[in-house]
Amino acid sequence: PRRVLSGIQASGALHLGNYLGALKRFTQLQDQGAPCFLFVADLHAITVWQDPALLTAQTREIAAAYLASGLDPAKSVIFPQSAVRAHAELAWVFNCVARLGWLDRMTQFKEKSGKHKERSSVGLYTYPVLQAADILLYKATEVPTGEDQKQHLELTRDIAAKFNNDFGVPDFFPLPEPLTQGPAPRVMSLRDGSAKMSKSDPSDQSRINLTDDADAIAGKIRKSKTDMGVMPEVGEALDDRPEVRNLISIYAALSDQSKDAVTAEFAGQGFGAFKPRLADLAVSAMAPITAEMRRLMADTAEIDRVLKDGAERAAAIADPVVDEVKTIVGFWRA
Ligand code: AQP
Repeated sequence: PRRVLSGIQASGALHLGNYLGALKRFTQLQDQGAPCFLFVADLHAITVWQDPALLTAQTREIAAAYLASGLDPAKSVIFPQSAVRAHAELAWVFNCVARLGWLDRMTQFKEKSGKHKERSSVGLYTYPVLQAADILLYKATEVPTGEDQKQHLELTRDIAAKFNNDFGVPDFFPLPEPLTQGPAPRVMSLRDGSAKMSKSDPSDQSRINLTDDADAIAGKIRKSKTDMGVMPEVGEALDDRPEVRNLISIYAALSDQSKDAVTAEFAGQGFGAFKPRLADLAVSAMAPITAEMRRLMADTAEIDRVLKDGAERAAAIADPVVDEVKTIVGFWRA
């Protein structure tokens, strides 16, 4: 049976990349009838320092973003990762299955640790191992993520295959498929078409935050980087115009059209004509989500109910799997 699983880190403000690459995609999958398990990745969040006074609120905020984007807790299971103990338990076993050489190749660790590798947490290094546990606990068949997570998904498949092989349990963990072809699998920075839009970019102008108001969104799009040309013709190669390609992709994803349709509509026009239309579109897509997030955050009782119920439903699936793993590994069982 189909089972979709994904998560978003509880590490602060969400942006348009998270919305188009993750939230909007999850909603589409739910609406196709796929059972979705969506968690708030608080265990992952603390791989870099999180102020304990803020972490709970950030967790609720991600839950609010799930709900505000159209995820329905009657259909999808929405829960905090740390509330289901099995995630941490299986991650430990997988730490002993994964090889150092595999993790040494992970580019996200290299990017996030930068020049300060010695001072990075050990958790940041083993982050993809925890991610493998998140996915395999639910024996997920599909994992929708942005393209930035593709390498981690391959590692998950390697861990599943090695576990099945080492312990002689063929097919115990199915090999999950990455789903990276969403409305916009890789939204780029508004300031640099070669960098992904990211919450850790020091420039706030580089991204549209889910909490930005209409003026902020319009301003950021107006000032977004383009080039000396005009809007391209259909079929024109955009490899050396990454910023223009990015804006067209965003427009297409927000309006549920193909990039060719958007290109045809604006071909030959100046950016002065295109940018205000993109700004209007972004504002009208984001405003209802932002408003609903604000409503949910004003009284957190509803969010807390959803998270508690989700944690119970998730544990009902995950706990028996981790129990089986303990037996397979040979741990003493009562
Ligand atoms: N620019 C993006 N385009 C498309 N999808 C994206 N995602 C992130 N950035 C883009 C997807 O959003 C989901 C949640 O990601 P996360 O919780 O792992 O956050 P992240 O990847 O850490 O987000 P950032 O902004 O990229 O944070 P930093 O700057 O810390 O690296 C995932 O499905 C991700 O693919």
